[in-house]
Amino acid sequence: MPTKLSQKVVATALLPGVLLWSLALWGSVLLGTSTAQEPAEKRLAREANSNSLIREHRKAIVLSNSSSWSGWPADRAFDENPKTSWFTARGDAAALGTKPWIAAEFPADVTVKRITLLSNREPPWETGYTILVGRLELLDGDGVVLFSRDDELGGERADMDVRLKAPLAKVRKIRFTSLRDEGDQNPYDDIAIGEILVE
Ligand SMILES: [Ca+2]
Repeated sequence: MPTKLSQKVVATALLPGVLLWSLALWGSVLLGTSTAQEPAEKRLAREANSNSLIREHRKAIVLSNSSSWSGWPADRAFDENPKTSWFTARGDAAALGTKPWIAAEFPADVTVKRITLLSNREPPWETGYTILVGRLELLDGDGVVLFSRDDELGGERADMDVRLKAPLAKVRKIRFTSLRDEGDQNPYDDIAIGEILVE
C-alpha cells in the first residue's frame, strides 16, 4: 500500500519525463519531423529528392536505353511525374533473359549525393512490370564505374533510395540495369521505371 508521500515522489519523478516527451512531440510537429514509424512512401515524400542535378542539366542530358516501347521513351523516367514510366520493348526483361538498362549522361562532370528510383506506377499498368532487383552504376567520363550497388526496387519496398556516404565527384553518367523483374508477368513481356531523381 503506497503512502501519499511515495505517490507524490513518483509523480514528481515522472514530471520531467512527461515534460520532455511533450516538448519532443511539439518539436517534431513544428519541425515537420516524426520519430514514429511511418510508411516508406510517406517518408520518401517528406524527404523528397530535390532532383537538382537533373533539373539543372535536363536539356543537355543525353538519355539512352536498351530498348523502349513506342510512345514510352526514356524521357518518361525523367519528367518528374511518378505516374509516367519508361517501358522496354517486348521481350526486353531480365525475366526473359535480357539485361534491360536505362542511362542518363550529363554534359559535364557532376557531384552526386543521392539517387532515388521510383518503381512503375503508371495506370492502368501498375502491376506486373516492376524491376525487383537492379544495379545502379555511376560512371566517369571514361566509362569507369565509380560506384555500383545492387538493390531492391519494388516488392516490399516500392522505391530505391541511394544516399552516398560522401558526395561523389566526377560523375558523368548514371546507368540502371534490371537484374530481376516481372517481365514474364504481364501480357506485353516488358518492364518499366517511373522516375529517376538525382541530386
Ligand atoms: Ca515519370
